[in-house]
Amino acid sequence: MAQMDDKAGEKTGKKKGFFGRMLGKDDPDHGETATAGNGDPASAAKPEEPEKPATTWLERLRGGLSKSSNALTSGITGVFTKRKLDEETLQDLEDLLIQADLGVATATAITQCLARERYDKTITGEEVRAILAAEVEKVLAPVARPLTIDTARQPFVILVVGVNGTGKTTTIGKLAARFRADGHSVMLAAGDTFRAAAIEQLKIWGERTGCPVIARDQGADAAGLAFEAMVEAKSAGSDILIIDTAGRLQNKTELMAELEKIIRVIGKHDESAPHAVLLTLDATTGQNALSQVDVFRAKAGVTGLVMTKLDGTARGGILVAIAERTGLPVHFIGIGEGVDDLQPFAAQDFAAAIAGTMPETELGIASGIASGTAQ
Ligand SMILES: Nc1nc2c(ncn2[C@@H]2O[C@H](COP(=O)(O)OP(=O)(O)OP(=O)(O)O)[C@@H](O)[C@H]2O)c(=O)[nH]1
Ligand SMILES: [Mg+2]
Repeated sequence: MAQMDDKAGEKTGKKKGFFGRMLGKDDPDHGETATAGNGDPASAAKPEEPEKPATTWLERLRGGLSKSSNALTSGITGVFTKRKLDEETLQDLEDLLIQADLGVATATAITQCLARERYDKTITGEEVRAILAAEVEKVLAPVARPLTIDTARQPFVILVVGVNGTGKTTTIGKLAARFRADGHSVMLAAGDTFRAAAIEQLKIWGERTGCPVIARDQGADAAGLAFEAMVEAKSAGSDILIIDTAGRLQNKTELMAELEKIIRVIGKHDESAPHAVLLTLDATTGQNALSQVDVFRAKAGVTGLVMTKLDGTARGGILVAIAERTGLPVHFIGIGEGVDDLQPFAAQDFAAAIAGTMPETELGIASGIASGTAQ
């Protein structure tokens, strides 16, 4: 039997202990507490975090991407020690960009742009970074697309898939907070029935964000749970149903087949569902992310990407290679474990942060989630 778990409090002590262990921190709430003012329903029940300095998203994005950005900018400074742009410098720059995971096509485009405009002329590292930012933005702009919630679908079903530990469950919690803040009613489904801890983890997010969680016992059939969640969300009149899934490596055929089954079963209840299939990608994995996109796209019909853990890597450039190669929408990026560390993906901000330049305007954040009825 499925259970609806929307009550906060009862098992809080036990659950906090789990979160503490999961995050490897003594303070069970560390990193998970919503900051005030972001509209997150969890924030109401949480004390303020006075020690956390008030920073804009852009500042935090720069901070999060600093490892990727530093690797690139110090490399560029090292390459551009000469006064004039010559063959050797261009080759060194191309190698550097490829090593930063930006992808061969983008690396070539940047060096060609430089060769065309500045060959045999003097150029500074700063000018190179400006060209880098402009070229990266060109690649990213077409994929920086918001996740559109079609309000004609009730519930609008979002399936979250990905390799183990890429940030699926955390992203679901962060998204739930966002959708709730936007006034949507949200139900969560603990479709990772492999591990008891995974079910518990989603329930905690449910409590924090005020969303009911449909769960079964460990070992239950995930497709059956997904179907039951569809029924529950329909009868509860939820606007959005987000279904968690167990992590799986893209080369495990039987696990990918299980994912296909989950999707088939969801479609039996509503043939238009799932309405969005989000693939979470861990930025720290580098090039393997490309193969994850290919396989999950083929097997699970991925409609959009969320790149997590950009704060923990010098390899954030992989997002550029993925954009360039797959053209799939990138809806959100994650730069931390906290509920407000997931933000809509904005090409100009990301390009400026990774190239270490200032964007022309210190942009506000794009709203990121659009609501409306699809044509
Ligand atoms: N630094 C950082 N950590 C993150 C981010 N997103 C998720 N994490 C952490 O990554 C770890 C794994 O996240 P989960 O959400 O459990 O990942 P998952 O994909 O659900 O994992 P499985 O269910 O085991 O496949 C947790 O410790 C998260 O707090 C992020 O953007 N930055
Ligand atoms: Mg999980």
